[in-house]
This record gives sequence, structure tokens and C-alpha cells, in this order.
Amino acid sequence: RAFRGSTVWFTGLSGAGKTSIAFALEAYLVSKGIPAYGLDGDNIRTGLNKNLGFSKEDREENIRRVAEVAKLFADSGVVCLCSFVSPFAEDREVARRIHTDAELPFFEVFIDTPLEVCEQRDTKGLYKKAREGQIKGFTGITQEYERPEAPELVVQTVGRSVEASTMDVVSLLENEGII
Ligand code: GGZ
Repeated sequence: RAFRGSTVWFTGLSGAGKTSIAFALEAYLVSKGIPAYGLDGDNIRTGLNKNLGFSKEDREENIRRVAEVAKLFADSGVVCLCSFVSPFAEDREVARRIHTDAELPFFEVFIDTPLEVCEQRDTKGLYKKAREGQIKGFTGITQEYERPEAPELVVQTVGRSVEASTMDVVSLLENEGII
């Protein structure tokens, strides 16, 4: 079956599971012969966006640049998997517009893991630092996270495996005729 380039935009708190799900999805798609590539803070904030921090303005510019890059991937036929906290609805709408103006499919996927669970996991120790005041403007603690109002998909992760959450997104892409 034919497949089309598109962008899957994962949003959610730090530690929600965005990147884990995106990586599992990337592996799944590539194993099926569908080109896919993941973008996240680890490969974007170390290079292209290394001059940006976490103020509202810098996050806005981070998301704008990522969306422009994702658009190019999608236009080339790749399923681009973007994993960014992207806490502001306005910025996510800009990302969407960048795609829809180019007639490229864009799917907003909200990884809906409660703050308490993310903070409990605290895989990188960032919540602890944020609570202690060592990190300012940390999403969920000292800066807001605006929950998506009409995402294409909401994925629950609590009590579920990464594989199960990943298959939710696979189903979305199947239903939308992408794969
Ligand atoms: C939120 C922060 C912050 C602050 C550093 N707020 O769990 P992580 O570590 O790997 O994911 C978070 C990542 C967020 O970068 P994004 O590019 O996704 O953010 S945004 O979309 O809002 O531009 C976290 C780490 O960077 N981190 N400081 N203050 N997350």
C-alpha cells in the first residue's frame, strides 16, 4: 500500500513518554519499509536550536524551526516523528499551520501522562531540580502546560507498555491512510 509523508507531533510533559513512543514507532515503521525519522530535544537542541532556552519566546522559536524541518521531511515522503514538550497551544497551532498550508498531513498526539507520574519517574532528575529551584520555568512546576483541546489522538501511558501506546499511534496512521 502507498504511504505518504506526514508529521506526527507528540506533545506532553517531560517524562511523559513522548520520545520512547516515537522511537518505538520509528523502529516499527522502518521495519515495515516505511521511512520514518524522529526529532526531539536531544538531536535538535544540541545542534540547530542550541542557541535557544526554555523561555516562552525561545520555546516558540524552537517549535517553529522544528516544524519547518518536519515539513521538509514530510514533503520528502518521510513520516516525521516530533517529540517536544510544546506546552503552548499557540505554538502547536503554528506547527500545524506550517504543514496544512503545504497540504501535508499533521497529527497532534497528546501523551497524557499525569504530572504526578512524570515527577515520580523523574528519569533525568529534572523535576527534583525544578522543585529545588535549580531549574527555572520548568513545565508543570513553574511554567504552564496547556493541554491540547482537540488533538488527533490522546495516548494514556499509565499502566500500559510502550508497545501498547505505540500501537495506538500505528492505528491512527492506518485509519488516516498514511500506512
Ligand atoms: C521543560 C526542560 C526544561 C524546562 C530542560 N522545561 O525530559 P526531557 O528533559 O528530555 O525533555 C525536556 C526537554 C524539553 O525540550 P523541548 O524542546 O521538548 O521543549 S519545548 O517544546 O517546550 O521547547 C527536559 C528538558 O528539555 N528541559 N529544561 N525548563 N523541559
